[in-house]
Amino acid sequence: MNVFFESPRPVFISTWKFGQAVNQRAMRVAMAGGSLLDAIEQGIWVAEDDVHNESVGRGGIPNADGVVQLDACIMSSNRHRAGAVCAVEDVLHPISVARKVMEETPHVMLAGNGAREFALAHGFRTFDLLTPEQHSKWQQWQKDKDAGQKSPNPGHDTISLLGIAYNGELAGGSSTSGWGYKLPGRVGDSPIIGSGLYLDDLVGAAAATGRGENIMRYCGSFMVVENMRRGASPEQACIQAIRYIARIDPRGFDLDINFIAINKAGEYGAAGTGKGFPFCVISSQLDEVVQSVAINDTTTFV
Ligand code: SD4
Repeated sequence: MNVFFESPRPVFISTWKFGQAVNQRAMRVAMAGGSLLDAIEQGIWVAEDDVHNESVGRGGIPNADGVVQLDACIMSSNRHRAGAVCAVEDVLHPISVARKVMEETPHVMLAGNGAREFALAHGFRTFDLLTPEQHSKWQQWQKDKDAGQKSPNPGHDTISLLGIAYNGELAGGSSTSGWGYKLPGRVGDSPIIGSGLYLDDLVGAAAATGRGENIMRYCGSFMVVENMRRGASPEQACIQAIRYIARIDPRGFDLDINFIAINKAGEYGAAGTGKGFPFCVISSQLDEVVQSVAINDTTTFV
């Protein structure tokens, strides 16, 4: 478990190795006097902008029709506000559209063409998210499918970023292109408050990555926060959620689910099924990629 005796806030934690550059941007924004939401939003821009990141923003793997559809959400402990967009096309920064939904509408989530129209009406420009590389991979995938060949499972990851400010304020965001070659219109856990992201000002924040279908059926991030509310450390809260889900799910530890969490003291932790997963943390004291706890034992349950 990672414990800070003197909180080095602000602290940011994020999913996967590519989260390190995201954390660094978020920290720079915070240090320059930006708000916590600015830090979350602009941190996530780094992954959305990265053309080599196949699971977020531009360069993301398209759906079965060859169209990139993005999911994102953002949440703040300041008045428990949230905004989200799902299956949105043609926008480079869905995290920013999600923030606009939160700040400029009475709604929480906009979907599909409605989300796209909202973005365009709020000054976002259309952007071609499908790179030539992803287009040719998709064409090959289609050919293989038509020939009855099983293609290797395409990748899918999410940037989820959680942060705590000097004053204890919490915020988080998630952004993903989701499951590669998904059915058009498929939405994963990432933009769904309580599934891919959740926070509670009295407790802490949690976020998920992995097979969304196995996270959203359990309101995974909400479960992690509730575990912390009952006294678990962030790491234990992630472990308990995975073990609970694995115990009642027929897929057991093959669920491909992973969580990160942070509490109000700035303590953080993570856990994942299988071999676990890398996550990143940055504070005034460190800037690291850490391997999460791996949960794959079939014998012990919490
Ligand atoms: C989804 N949870 O759309 C996302 C993808 C992901 O690691 O995070 N994969 O299901």
